[in-house]
Amino acid sequence: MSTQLFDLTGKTALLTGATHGLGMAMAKGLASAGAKIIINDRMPERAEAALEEYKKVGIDAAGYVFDVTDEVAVSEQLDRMEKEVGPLDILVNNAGIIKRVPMLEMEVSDFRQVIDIDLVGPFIMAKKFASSVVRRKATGKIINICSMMSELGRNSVSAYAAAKGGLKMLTRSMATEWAKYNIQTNGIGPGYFATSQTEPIRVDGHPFNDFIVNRTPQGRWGEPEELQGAAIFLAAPASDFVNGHVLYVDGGILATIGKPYGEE
Ligand code: NAP
Ligand code: GCO
Repeated sequence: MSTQLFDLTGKTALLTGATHGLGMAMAKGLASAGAKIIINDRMPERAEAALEEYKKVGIDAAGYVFDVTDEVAVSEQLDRMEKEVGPLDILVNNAGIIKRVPMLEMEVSDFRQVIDIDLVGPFIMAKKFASSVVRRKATGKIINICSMMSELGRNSVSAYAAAKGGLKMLTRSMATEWAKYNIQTNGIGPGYFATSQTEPIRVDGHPFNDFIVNRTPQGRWGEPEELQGAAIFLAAPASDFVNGHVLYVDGGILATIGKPYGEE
């Protein structure tokens, strides 16, 4: 009984932006539970390179090139996937960017781009995915990748926090409107993880690196593979009655106000 609860055999999962980082780690996790993996990137060469990486670990993934903010391309490419690979069962809205600029210095165009990719993109993807699930009278799992910034602000990441805060509420809206179609929509809220996105603020000796290690009760950055359990759970039958929930995987950050520097 228990193994079936986390079994993804026969399921097809699309993870946006999963050519590296958290998306690739979650894709490998879903594959280990039996899912067929489809990834995307905006650049053909990056998608191709990623498929080679997946192949090295025995995952025969499929790759499609499109920008999650391009509604026409999303519609065309997801229709192609359905014909070439099969109907989608799981959507992980992982693609995202961040721009670390104080608001007084931030261009409106930069603010808009973050909102477009991190919030409008997941809407475009999920609407197309859900339309197919409803048409096929099938079932579906949507996992939106949120953030600590879905709950907390910090200097210089206003657009990202606005997008990720909105993504938390979009997750709840999708759960509200689509639960009746047997679609469960949830979020994963990673804490601070070691990827290329956080590289600029993670280098040894960088004040933010020391801040995060001190601010995280487990005293370290997360490793991308540590999101695999949450992704499998929210993609699997084990979460069939979980809807609108954001599962934070943050080493305890949201549990605490923090401790004075130097205190154990
Ligand atoms: P990353 O290394 O920067 O990867 C982001 C991925 O998204 C890249 O593959 C990127 O591909 C893709 N992407 C960006 N814009 C896209 C678009 N318009 N269309 C399609 N793909 C696009 O970031 P990460 O650290 O793995 O983070 C992945 C997700 O987790 C993001 O949503 C991020 O906000 C979130 N997150 C990260 C952390 C962390 O600590 N790392 C914590 C919480 C949440 P190209 O640029 O090559 O197109
Ligand atoms: C930052 C970081 C964070 C992480 C993540 C935390 O500059 O504060 O990039 O935003 O990416 O979102 O959960």
